[in-house]
Amino acid sequence: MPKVVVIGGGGHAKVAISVLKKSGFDIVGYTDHENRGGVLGVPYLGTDDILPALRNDSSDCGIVIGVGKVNASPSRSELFAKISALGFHFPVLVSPGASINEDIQLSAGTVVFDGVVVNSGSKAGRMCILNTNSTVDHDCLVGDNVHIAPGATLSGGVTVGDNTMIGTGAVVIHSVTICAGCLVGAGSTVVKDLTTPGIYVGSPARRIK
Ligand code: JB3
Repeated sequence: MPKVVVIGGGGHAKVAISVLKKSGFDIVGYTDHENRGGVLGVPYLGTDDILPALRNDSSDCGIVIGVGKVNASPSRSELFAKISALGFHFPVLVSPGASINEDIQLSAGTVVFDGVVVNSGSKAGRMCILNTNSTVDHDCLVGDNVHIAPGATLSGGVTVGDNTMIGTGAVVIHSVTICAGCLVGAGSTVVKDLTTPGIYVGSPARRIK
């Protein structure tokens, strides 16, 4: 069984832990700024300060970043860079309950939760969260550290830039490009390119900040 440590012990980590268990990983424990006790039976190991020693003792151990995000911040990518520099690898985690079709590329640290559909010809970069029941339809190009929230839909040929978040249940119509650093609010509908970083809400989605 491949060994992993989960970073963070909050809500996102819980979902990742359940998917890791279903996917046959051996979860050594989790790190957090604070001891949250056992999380779904996974023990607390300490803060991220334990990672260098862990890397020395267990060079085959992978990392799953269980710290999520609900904004367009690059902080998860910064965490990825910091932990990568210690020499850890970041497995791609795909729930057995997701449907991944042909000619798909998913990069290091990306997690794909239950009920997700990724259709043929799509690519997602590093550290993406394809959250529960979201859809990435054919030929989409998703950057690094993008969160597609539960139930959100990217139609065919959509491009999403780094660090962007597509909110719960939002819809992006076919062939639209959304630049890096956008937050698309829950339930919004994006019908044209978003070319300026910011917060977009409504149907059709308009920039509010
Ligand atoms: O929208 C959905 C379905 N999920 C959200 C997810 C994507 O993002 C969820 O609702 C949350 O809003 C958010 O989940 P997350 O990040 O798990 O949030 P929270 O429950 O607040 O837990 C974050 C945990 O990570 C806290 O216990 C923090 O102390 C810990 N943490 C933050 N930064 C860290 C670090 N832990 C470590 N080891 N290292 C860090 O740098």
